[in-house]
Amino acid sequence: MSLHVTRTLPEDATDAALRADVLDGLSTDPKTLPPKWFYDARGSELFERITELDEYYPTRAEREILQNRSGEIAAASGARTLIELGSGSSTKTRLLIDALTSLEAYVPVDVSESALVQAGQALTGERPGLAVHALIADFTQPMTLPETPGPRLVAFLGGTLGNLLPAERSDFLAGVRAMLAPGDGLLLGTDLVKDEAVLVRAYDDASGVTAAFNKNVLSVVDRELGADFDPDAFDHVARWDPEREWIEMRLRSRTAQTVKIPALGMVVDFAAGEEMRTEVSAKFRREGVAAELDKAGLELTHWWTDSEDRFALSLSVA
Ligand code: AVJ
Repeated sequence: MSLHVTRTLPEDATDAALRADVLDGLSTDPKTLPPKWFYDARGSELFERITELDEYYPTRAEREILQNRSGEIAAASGARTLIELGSGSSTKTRLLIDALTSLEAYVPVDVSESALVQAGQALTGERPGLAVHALIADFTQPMTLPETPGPRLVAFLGGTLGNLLPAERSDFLAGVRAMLAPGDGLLLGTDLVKDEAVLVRAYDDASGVTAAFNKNVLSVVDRELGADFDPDAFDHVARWDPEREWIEMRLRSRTAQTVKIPALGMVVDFAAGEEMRTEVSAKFRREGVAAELDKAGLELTHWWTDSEDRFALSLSVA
């Protein structure tokens, strides 16, 4: 196996993007912060703990599908190149890589260099002949892919599509379509609409791990931008929006308070009880997924769910 790492993001891109997002998000009413800023080292660790909680079913449900169906997925795609967007620690992807017997190249794409190197090294020795081209890139932005053999399969797992707002989602899917040639495929993980109580529990667990994960975004802004958010001055909120069929995570200010963000020259007031949105996690139905794919020029060909119909993996072709 050979491992190449390509950085397409400038070293300071993350910092510039965080500044822009905090400036925008805290100047609007209602206030928002995008979920991508949860994932510093502590946030990534908290997310790993979330995936092990009894209440948080999506990771286990998706793994069950991959365990049972990766043979079918591999046969349907026949991919020689696998591109994984937002690959993170890539643990579930191993099931897919092991099944893709004709695979020649694996292209994990993530903003986290450490996650990419770890994922690349985990494959060392196990698949001689597999070329790993890790890309340090923001998967919501256009990127230049290495020249690798087709057919290509793009994998976007974990239900992360649900973190994008509807307009961002259609831009993202159009961008994926633009990476594909006719016959190439997209393997997409989507969490499904289900009983409200089950959904709310998954985002508001009894042991408070998700609450700590949510509040961690404030610690990130404190550390990176010198802000003085007190995470304990906010309460974790998880709400189901039945019209838009998404879970919203928010942070509710316990009291009237003022927060300083020196790096932005900003002073932000919160009213007592004011809620700031930190994440949208949309839940899907088959017809909706098919329609969004179709609009992007992708045709849904396969739909696999876990034994309890909680989560779906879909395969679509360009
Ligand atoms: C990693 C985006 C799939 O939306 O379920 C977990 C993140 N947020 N608990 C999700 C998350 C709160 C997760 N994704």
